[in-house]
Amino acid sequence: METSKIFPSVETPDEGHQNTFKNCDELLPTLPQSKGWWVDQLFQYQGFWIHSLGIRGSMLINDHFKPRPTDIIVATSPKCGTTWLRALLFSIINRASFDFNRHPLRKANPRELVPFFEGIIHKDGSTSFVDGIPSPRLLSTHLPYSLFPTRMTDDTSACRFVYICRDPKDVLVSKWHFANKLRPKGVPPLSLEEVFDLFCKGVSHYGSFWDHVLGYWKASLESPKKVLCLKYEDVKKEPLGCVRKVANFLGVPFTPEEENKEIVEEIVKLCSFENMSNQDVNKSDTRSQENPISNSDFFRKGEVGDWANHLSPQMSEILDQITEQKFQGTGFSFH
Ligand code: PAP
Repeated sequence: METSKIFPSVETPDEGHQNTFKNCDELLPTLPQSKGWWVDQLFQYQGFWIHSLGIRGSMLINDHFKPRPTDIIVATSPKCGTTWLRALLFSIINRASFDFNRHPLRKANPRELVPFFEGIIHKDGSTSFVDGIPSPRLLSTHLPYSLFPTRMTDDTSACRFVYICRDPKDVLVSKWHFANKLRPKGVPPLSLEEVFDLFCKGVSHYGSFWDHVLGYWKASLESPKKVLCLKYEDVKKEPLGCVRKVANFLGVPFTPEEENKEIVEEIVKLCSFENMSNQDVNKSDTRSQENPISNSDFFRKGEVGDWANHLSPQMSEILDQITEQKFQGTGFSFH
């Protein structure tokens, strides 16, 4: 399968979408606002700080998205391993379709292969694009679990969510670097102290990191067949086991034949930071007027524990305290 065949062409916008756009435009000025890290404003929407396009995307999903039982949603709070998980899921699901030496991930960034749900739901003002993606659809989101419609989250719906989270100390450092890359020219960089303060208060894209994790974690306990939670650190430590776990969860376990052919190993190698960050498509600066984010911006260090090179002992202690307090009694921890 070629990349061009994965995405269909877009049809005419429909009226229903215009109503949702209007409702969103009317809602935004009524919401609490705060400054963003790289966009101008964040709005507090249903308990989470989100930028206007994310809110509109969420409203469009709620109003118009037609889920299929085969849908797979790659869910993350930003900077927790979205690029990696997109690549892993794409290669797990499509493993029979491609030769690993001429794989689409060698020519395209995972963002092109697993589209951004709340972004493309309103591509040209209609759902025809997302409706036209062949099953099983793989879509990536940063939206908190509670913002999805019940027709996607209740037990009668078969669509599945694979979530990945990461030690918030590394998330903060990764997000800080990313934000400073994206800030428009002439706008001074954000200091670490500034972003630390915002992050601790939950004023960060897609809201409080801890509440985001808890939403998906609780859903995974209540509906283990619907939501799978992974940790970046675990995938780093045991990538083979994690890839098998994801395949089992998605109902496409590796066969003995595939194990003999070392397909799991191939997937892990293909999606590794070392391999992906060295592909031309991910090394080049793909920034443009319309898209200020370059593929290369998604590959920095790809390590566990880089926070120790940036955060003061006091900052790390405060983040650990918040983490402990927020996750106390939930069964979730990063240890
Ligand atoms: P997003 O949520 O904005 O899409 P996301 O891909 O989650 O971004 O975050 C990028 C982080 O994942 C970077 O982490 P760092 O800043 O600590 O280095 C990036 O390096 C890391 N990353 C990207 N691809 C991989 C990969 N294949 N394996 C491991 N880490 C990766």
